[in-house]
Amino acid sequence: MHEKLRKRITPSATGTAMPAPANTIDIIQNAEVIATSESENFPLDNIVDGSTGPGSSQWVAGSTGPQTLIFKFDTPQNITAIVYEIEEKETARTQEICFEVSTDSGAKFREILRHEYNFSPDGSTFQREELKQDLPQITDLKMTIKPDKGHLDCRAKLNHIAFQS
Ligand SMILES: [Ca+2]
Repeated sequence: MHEKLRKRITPSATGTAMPAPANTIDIIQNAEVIATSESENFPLDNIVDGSTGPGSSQWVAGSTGPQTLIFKFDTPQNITAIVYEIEEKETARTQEICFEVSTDSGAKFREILRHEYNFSPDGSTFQREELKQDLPQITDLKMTIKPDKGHLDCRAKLNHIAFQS
């Protein structure tokens, strides 16, 4: 006689809400975010929901190709660090990210850094960056995500972003 399998389903740990450092700028309270697209099940809200780390909630672009996110601050912010996380488990791609800032409400932008990262399903699937900066009186911060430098037909993703003052 066969006994019934005793089983229990325990989902693998997903992203957890981590308390943000005290000097983190509250994006929800202090900025408007303008994005070129979002997909229905992976909205922009997921980048500021406190869910971080591998398996955490993420924004996925509504279309393939380069996307731009602009953070328009209600009042100028002094930014000392930019933190972001991106997870890509399905596609091997070479991503390029460019950050630009404005101190005159977006009339002019200047590039502050450009970052390349290689995602591979068998290798790196999770990117976390903490970039120290010295950016006083920022009115707008623009992040341009090119999901693949080689023009592979894929979507930009972003799990988390934070700015520290
Ligand atoms: Ca998230």
